[in-house]
Amino acid sequence: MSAERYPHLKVNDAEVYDLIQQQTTYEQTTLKMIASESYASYEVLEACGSVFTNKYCEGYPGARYYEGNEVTDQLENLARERGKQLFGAEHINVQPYSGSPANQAVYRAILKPGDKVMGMPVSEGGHLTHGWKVSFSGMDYVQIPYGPDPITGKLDMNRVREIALQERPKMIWAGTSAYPHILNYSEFADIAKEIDAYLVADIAHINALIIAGVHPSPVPYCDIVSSTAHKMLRGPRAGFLLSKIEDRYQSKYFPTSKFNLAQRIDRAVFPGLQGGPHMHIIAGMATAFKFALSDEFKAYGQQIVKNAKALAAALMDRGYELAGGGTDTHLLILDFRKKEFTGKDASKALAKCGIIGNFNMVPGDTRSPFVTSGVRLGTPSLTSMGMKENEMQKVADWIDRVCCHINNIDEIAPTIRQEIADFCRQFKAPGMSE
Ligand code: DSN
Repeated sequence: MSAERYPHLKVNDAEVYDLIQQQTTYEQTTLKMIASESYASYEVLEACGSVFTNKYCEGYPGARYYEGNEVTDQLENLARERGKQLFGAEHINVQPYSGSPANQAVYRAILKPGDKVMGMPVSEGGHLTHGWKVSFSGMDYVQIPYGPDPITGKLDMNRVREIALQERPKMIWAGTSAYPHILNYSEFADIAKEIDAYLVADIAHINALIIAGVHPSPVPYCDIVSSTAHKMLRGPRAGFLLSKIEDRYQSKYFPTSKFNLAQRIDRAVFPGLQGGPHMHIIAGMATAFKFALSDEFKAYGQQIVKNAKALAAALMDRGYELAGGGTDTHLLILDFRKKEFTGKDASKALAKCGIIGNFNMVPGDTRSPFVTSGVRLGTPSLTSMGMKENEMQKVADWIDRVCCHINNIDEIAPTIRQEIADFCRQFKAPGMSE
């Protein structure tokens, strides 16, 4: 792209223009390894910057509370049809503003405050909205925790079943933010069925791996599947909910309701939690879904895992320990429990050198969540840039050099930072130009 990309901002708001330039340079010259990030395409960025930002359209296609929605109805229906096709779902709601609001709608659609919810605590690799105590989900509902075995770092489904039978939660989350292995949705479904619990998958982190066929789809097994459209899906910052239409527990939990599961989800999103949907973002989601239906996207999803496995192997060859012993997914968690430095020390040192990850608890961590013993690193962004297994060797070398020099990082950081910037400039990420 050679023409000036932000001509009006450049002339009329130099401050915002300058910050966009700075962020662009940062995204082009660092190894973005936050597991939940990738790069939105030009198409997504253009759709999100379109005139659809101007329109109010509370309601759903064909049933809006404002006039003038003939075009937005078509857009929302397009996004819905593409999303249902992508995941083979009976129903989709594309209006949640992001993943946390989507999950909030799940609670509103099937639970009452005080109900028990089984989910992974954040400290074990779960998400805030899966019942963590500082989130609405842990304040208004009762979290029944389950998590990976502290020795193996893997989920023991027998243990999950024992907890479920003992506590009998009304809903079980199958979803993670920092767990490097494949979830067995079929086993989760058997457990949920034994106790008449709703099963909800949160696939925000791994949706592209499901689309690519590297991970199994939870859609056949779950009542509801929640996701974001950004992260590895490379769409806009938004959420969506897939679900069955009928509620298999309607007569047990909602005997007097005239609404089925899909209708209760829609009502929970609007008017329950949100007002007007963000149609410019739904435009971005529609075009992201179109690309996600392509063979190119499937190859990208497969390469994400190949890269993560190559990086994990390269780091283990260099003597590093990984939580869960490796990865079958898009992320790995360096386990520094035996080191004198913390996860926070390491993630700060890596960032100084241009490797951007985040400090993270590891199973059995004895350090506080404010420093942790782990660093979570993901490969979606590097894969979006076009990197493959060979490049993961170089990335492992840089990570190793940083970790070996944590105590004198300021001396070597400028050199590594420059090497990484030069390296990144050899690749072209989606949506990136000055
Ligand atoms: N904040 C995201 C993550 O990094 O895992 C989840 O929402």
